[in-house]
Amino acid sequence: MNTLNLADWQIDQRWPAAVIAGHARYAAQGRDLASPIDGAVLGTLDYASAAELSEAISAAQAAFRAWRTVPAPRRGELVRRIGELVRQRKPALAQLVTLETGKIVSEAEGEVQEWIDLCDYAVGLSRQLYGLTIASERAEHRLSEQWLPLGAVAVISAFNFPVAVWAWNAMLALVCGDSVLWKPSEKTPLSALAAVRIVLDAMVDCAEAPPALVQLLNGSTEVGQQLAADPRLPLVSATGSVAMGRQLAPVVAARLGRSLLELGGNNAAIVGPSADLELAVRAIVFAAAGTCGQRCTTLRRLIVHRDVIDTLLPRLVAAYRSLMVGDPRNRATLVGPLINEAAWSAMQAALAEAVLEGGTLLAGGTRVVDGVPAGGVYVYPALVRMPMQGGIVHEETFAPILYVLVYDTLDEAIALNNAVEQGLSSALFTRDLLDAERFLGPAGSDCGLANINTGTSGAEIGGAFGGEKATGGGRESGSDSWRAYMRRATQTINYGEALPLAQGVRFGD
Ligand code: UN1
Repeated sequence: MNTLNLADWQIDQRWPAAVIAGHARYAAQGRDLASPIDGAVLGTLDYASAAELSEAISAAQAAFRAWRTVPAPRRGELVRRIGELVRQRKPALAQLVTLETGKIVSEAEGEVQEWIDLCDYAVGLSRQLYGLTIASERAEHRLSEQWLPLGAVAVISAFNFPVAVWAWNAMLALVCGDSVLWKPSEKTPLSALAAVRIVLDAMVDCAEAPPALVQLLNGSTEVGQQLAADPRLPLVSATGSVAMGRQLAPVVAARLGRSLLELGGNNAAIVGPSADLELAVRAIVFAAAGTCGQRCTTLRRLIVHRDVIDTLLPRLVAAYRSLMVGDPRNRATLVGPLINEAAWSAMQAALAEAVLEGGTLLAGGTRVVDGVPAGGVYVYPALVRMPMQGGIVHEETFAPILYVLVYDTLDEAIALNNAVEQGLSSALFTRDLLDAERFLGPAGSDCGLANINTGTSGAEIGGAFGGEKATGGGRESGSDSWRAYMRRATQTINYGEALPLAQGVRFGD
C-alpha cells in the first residue's frame, strides 16, 4: 500500500477524466492504475470523451482570447506564483512522480526541479519576448517583427517525465500568451492532476487568468489523435516514441497545423583514447542505467576506441555489478523498476536478438527477484558487446540495454554515431581538443544535443532541447524555443506622405 496522502492534493481515489475550466469531470467507467513499484492499485482513472475534448478546446480558445491581451510580464507573475508553489511542494510532488514512474527519489526531485527552473526562466523571458527591427529599403518606413500569442496549444507528454516535459511546454506557452490543453500519459495521470492542482491554486492569486487557461484531458492515443486533428489548435507539441510521432505528425500536417515533436533517441557516446576513464565510467553508468534506461536521452550505444576497450570494459562491468536495483523510495537505490511487464518483454526480446546477431552479454539482463517489492518489474541493466552495429542496435528499446562497439578512427566513430535514424543526444569522452571540436563541428555529431566529457542524459533547461531526423526536429525548454509558442508578424509602417514600392516597382506614377 502506498502511504501517500492524496488528500494533500485534493485528489481522491477516483481520478477525473478531465479538468475543464477548473472543474473536474468524471466518466461512468474507470480503469485501475497500478504503481510500477509494487503493482499496488493507486486509484481509478477515467478517460475523457470526444464531447469533453471538444468542449475543452472551445474553452481553451476563449481563455486564449482573454489571456493574449494581458501584458507578458503580468503573465509572468502567474508563472512566478506557480514556481513558488512548486518549490513549496517539491518533496510531495516528487513522491507522486516516484510512485507513478518508479524513478528514484533523487531523479524525481530533479524532475520537479526542472519545472522550478523552467518557471524562473519563463518569468525572466516574460520581459524578453523580443523581435527584430530591420533596416527598411524605403524612406520613412519602419520594418520590424512582433511576436504575438499563438492560440490554444496541445501538449501530449510521456510517462517517463510526467511533469518536467509538460512544464517545458506549458510554462513557456503561458508567458507567450497561449492557453494549454494537456494530455498526459495514461500511465502517469496522478502527477498531472497534482501539477494542474498547483496551477489552479496559483491562479487564485492571479485575477487575470481565465479558469480554462490550463486544462487536462486524460485518455489514450485516441485523445492524442483527436487533438492532432482539430484545426482549433495551431500547435501540437508531443513527446513520445518515433512510432507515435509518425502517426500524429501527418494528422497535424493534413490540416496545415504545426507540430513540435520530441521523439525517440538512440544515443551514443564515443570513448576516445585520451579519455579520463574514471569520469567516463561514472557518466556512462548514469546515462545508461539511470531512470532504468527510460529516458529519451538514455545512453544506448557505447563506441570505444580499440586502445582503451580492454581497460574500460572491466571497470564498466564492475560498476554495473555494484548497481543497487530495488525500491526507488529507498535513498540507496540507483535503479528502480521498469514501467511494466511489456517493457520487460521488449527488453528480453531485444537481448535475445542481440545474442542472435553475435552479441555477448557482459553484465545484467536478468530479472531481480530477491530483495525487491513483489509486483514490480526489476531488472539488472544489461551491457552487451556487439560485433558490429546492425539490426537491433538501430532500435530504441525503452529499457536499460547498452550495446558496446569498438572503433579505430574518429571518422569511423562519428559515422557510427550518425548511422541511426534518430538524432537526439550524443557524447564524446576525450581530452583531445581537436577531436572534441571535430565532433561538435559540421562533420561531427548530427544530433540536437552534443556533449563533451559528460553523458547523453540530464540536460539543463537553459539550452534548447530536442533532436534531428526521426527525433522530430522540435526544440523545447531554453534558448529561443519560446518562438514555437508564438506567431511572428512582420510589420511595415509607412510614416511618410509618399508611397514608395519595394524593389523599386512603379505602378501608375
Ligand atoms: C525525456 O526523456 O523525454 O536531458 C526528457 C534529460 C532530461 C529530460 C529528458 N532533462 O535527460
